[in-house]
Amino acid sequence: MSAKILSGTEIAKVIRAELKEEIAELKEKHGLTPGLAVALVGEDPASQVYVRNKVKTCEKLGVKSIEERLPADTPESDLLSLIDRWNKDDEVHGILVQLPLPEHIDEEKVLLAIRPDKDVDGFHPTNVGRLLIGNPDFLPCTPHGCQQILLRSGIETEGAEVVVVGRSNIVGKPVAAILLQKAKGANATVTICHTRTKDMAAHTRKADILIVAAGKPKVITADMVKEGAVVIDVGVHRIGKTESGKDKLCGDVDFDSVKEKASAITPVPGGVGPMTITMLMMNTVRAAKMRIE
Ligand code: BQF
Repeated sequence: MSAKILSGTEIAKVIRAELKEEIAELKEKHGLTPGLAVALVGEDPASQVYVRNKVKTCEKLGVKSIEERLPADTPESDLLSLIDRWNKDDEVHGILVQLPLPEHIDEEKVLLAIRPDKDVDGFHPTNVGRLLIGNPDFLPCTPHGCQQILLRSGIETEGAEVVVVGRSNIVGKPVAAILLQKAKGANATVTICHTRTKDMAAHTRKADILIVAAGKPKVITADMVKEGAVVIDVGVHRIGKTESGKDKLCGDVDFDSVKEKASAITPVPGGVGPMTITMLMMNTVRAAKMRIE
């Protein structure tokens, strides 16, 4: 039996329709247009695609977007000044600095400069801390997207054995924190595996829900997955071009073999990726709403 395909594209469509209505209502009732400011430093091709994707989605939903492209050799102080200007701008509800940043810029310093109540990526230490305590304003977009896929596909997380592969600050650690929460759509028993884990497969084979954010193409193979497990693949890797000249993508999971063993699996593309963008829109709407209250 082949696994059910969990389409992030389809779930994202439903959520975006909900958001679009909410945004229209904000405009009618409060004269408020949510605004997102995005900074891109340098010319990394993947980052350019991601930023274009985010700005395009803003346009579709009626969110005002401001895009600032800075050269790769921009001094750190210039980026900090830009953030400071956006921090004070009432039309900017959300601020996003596209990662990764060039070597000479201190990422931690930049994330710390963003006002926590405009931090729609959820990377500011205040928001990281709030998540860990269980009182978050903004959930980080990719981890929140993973949770929403599970929730909206009717997959029970309560008491489930969740194994996360990867311990990054952007995905691994926060997705573990989210599913660990004492809350609906969470309450899981969570294990985090990483590069120093002794017997990775011994852990992954116990997972009812396996979330893979290893950052390496196709590292999870069928022998590492329990029969009937739910597999969420966070990886995005470019592996050449399609016939039409588009980037060909694959995930961290060997989809073709794992889909024969899992009960449900997210594809790449069209899985977690579209949900990430949608959760960014959700956070931007939330940031705008926080201004009314
Ligand atoms: C899809 C990202 C690594 C490092 C920095 C849709 C995206 C990707 C794939 C996307 C990502 C990955 C983003 C698909 C944003 C996800 O259809 O499968 C959307 O735009 N992403 C990012 O902003 O920074 C990254 C991955």
